[in-house]
Amino acid sequence: MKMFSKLTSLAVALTMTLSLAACGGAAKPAETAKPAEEKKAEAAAPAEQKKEDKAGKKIVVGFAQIGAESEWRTANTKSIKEACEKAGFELKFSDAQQKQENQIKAIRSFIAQKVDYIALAPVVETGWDTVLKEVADAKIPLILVDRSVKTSDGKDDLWVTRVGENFYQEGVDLATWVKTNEEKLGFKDKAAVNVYQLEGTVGSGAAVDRGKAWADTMKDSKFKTVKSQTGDFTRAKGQEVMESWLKSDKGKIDLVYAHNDDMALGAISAIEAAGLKPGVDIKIVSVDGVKGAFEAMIAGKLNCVAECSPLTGPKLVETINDLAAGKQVPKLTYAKEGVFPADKAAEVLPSRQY
Ligand code: GYE
Repeated sequence: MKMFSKLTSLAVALTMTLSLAACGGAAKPAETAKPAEEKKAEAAAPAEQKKEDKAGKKIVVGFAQIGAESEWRTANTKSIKEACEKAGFELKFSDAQQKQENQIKAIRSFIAQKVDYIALAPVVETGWDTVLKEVADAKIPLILVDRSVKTSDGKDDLWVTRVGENFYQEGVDLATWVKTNEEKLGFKDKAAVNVYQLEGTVGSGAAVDRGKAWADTMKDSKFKTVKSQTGDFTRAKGQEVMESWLKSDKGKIDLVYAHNDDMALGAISAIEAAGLKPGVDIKIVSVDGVKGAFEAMIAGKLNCVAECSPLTGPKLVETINDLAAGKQVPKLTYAKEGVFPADKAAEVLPSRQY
């Protein structure tokens, strides 16, 4: 009985295979019977269709970048451009020269060009409501890269996701390192340590969070912020601010906390020009971890960096591909980051990618 049923199913399967083959075979003679011209037209259609599909499917991304204010930013732009190129996206890139109005113009032009996705690295946190509503009305998914946005109603529904970095954590990590290494830094016997803070761009997520993180972590400690001024995340302004502090407060400055490496590198030049030894007479810590900072640490001129990774291009591409495939993406993703003190710099530098 068992054997019989097995044989039967085999027969059924065979019959099905044969009849399918017969169907396939039957189609051919019908095709060859068509007039030659009609055949030609048919052959051309799929090829053209294919070309159109390919062009139609190329994902177009408009990226409103902040500018080229720092080594970090240059690395970030490179990472995003390379990742988009590798993914076969068409990237429309705009450099806003650190001006929100330029970013708003760029976004409006992306809407007019009907791009598929808009990526925005917002220079400051506020003032985006109107333009982001325009993006939403145009039904273009918006992805925040790098910095954060604060809407006036406090909601986060004007962007799909943020591919960013954890600025608050970076500030906490750096302040914690300073606190736990006060002996190494020569602060152990000091009753109070005078901190001078070089802030990033006023109103930017990176500056707001790094400032708050430091203040929160150093609260009730002997690390007192004496002066705090913006250097706009640039080397030139960092140097300028440091020069003015050295004019008025030389001999009083124990530690400089810079919200990015470029401002720290500018401060290093100012300290050297004033005849002091950066990293020794005045201790310096900063955020980012660019190559220039590692070199300064190896030279003994910078004491510690908290890393902020600019290599977010691949994550942005992955996010866009997921969205294009209709997949859910998390509302926020942070890059992986660490802390690098000067005595680890030489060992780590060869493996740094930016
Ligand atoms: O730290 C700084 C850059 O937003 C995280 O911007 C970024 C910051 C980075 O200019 O170097």
